[in-house]
Amino acid sequence: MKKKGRFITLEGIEGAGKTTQLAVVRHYLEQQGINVLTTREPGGSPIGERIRALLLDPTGQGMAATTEMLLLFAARAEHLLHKIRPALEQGTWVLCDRFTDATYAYQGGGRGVDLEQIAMLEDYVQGPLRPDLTLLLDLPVASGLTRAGERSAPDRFESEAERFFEGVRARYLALAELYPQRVRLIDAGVSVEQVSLQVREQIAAFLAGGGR
Ligand code: T5A
Repeated sequence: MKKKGRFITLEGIEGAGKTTQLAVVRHYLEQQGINVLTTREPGGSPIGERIRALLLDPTGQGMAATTEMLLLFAARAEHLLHKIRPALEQGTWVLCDRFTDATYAYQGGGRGVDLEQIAMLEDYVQGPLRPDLTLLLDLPVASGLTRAGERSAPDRFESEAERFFEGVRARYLALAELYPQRVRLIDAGVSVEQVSLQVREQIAAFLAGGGR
């Protein structure tokens, strides 16, 4: 694949504000004259959205961790084939609400799936494709769950205990330490305006650093 666009992802626990900040990033990039496609995982393609419904269905409690992980990568394969790769090849920038870091965090950090198994599937499904920049919106678990709870009824993941999300958050923070160039940490425990300011700063630094 000849990749001309850039691939930016937003990550964080439930209620971190990814959806809110995705609009901020999109607006900022469009102001610079960049063509942007926004999308999300799980989902982003017709079959991927059907898999998403299965994954989030609160009646699906007890799904095996392996099933969950394979469904996530199956949805990702569809997403890459039908949406992400074609856009990047055309020079469109792809802005994605969650990607494979979420699998490391939720399935690895939350469910305890072996990280090497995740890495194996990552290579198999994505080849060498990785995000160019990841904004990790970090905040205490209790605050994120409160925000998510005020917004809508809990889905299958949001029904997990707080301990699960502590594992998710810890794995996200470990990824930020492992890949400090790519994964940029944002303090998401402050007001929307303050988070947006940090997000715009990171995008500006990415563009200035040759991201374009
Ligand atoms: N999943 C996903 C995996 O387990 N493995 C994977 O590989 C992948 C890709 C997807 C679920 O799938 C799991 C993780 C998830 O559980 P989702 O809908 O994409 O679900 O993710 P959620 O985290 O559930 O999305 P949320 O909408 O809950 O969180 P957001 O997008 O981070 O937050 P947002 O912007 O919608 O904001 C939530 C609420 O908080 C307010 C907003 O107005 C909104 O009401 N808010 C703030 N309030 C105060 N201060 C701020 N700074 C605020 N920012 C936002």
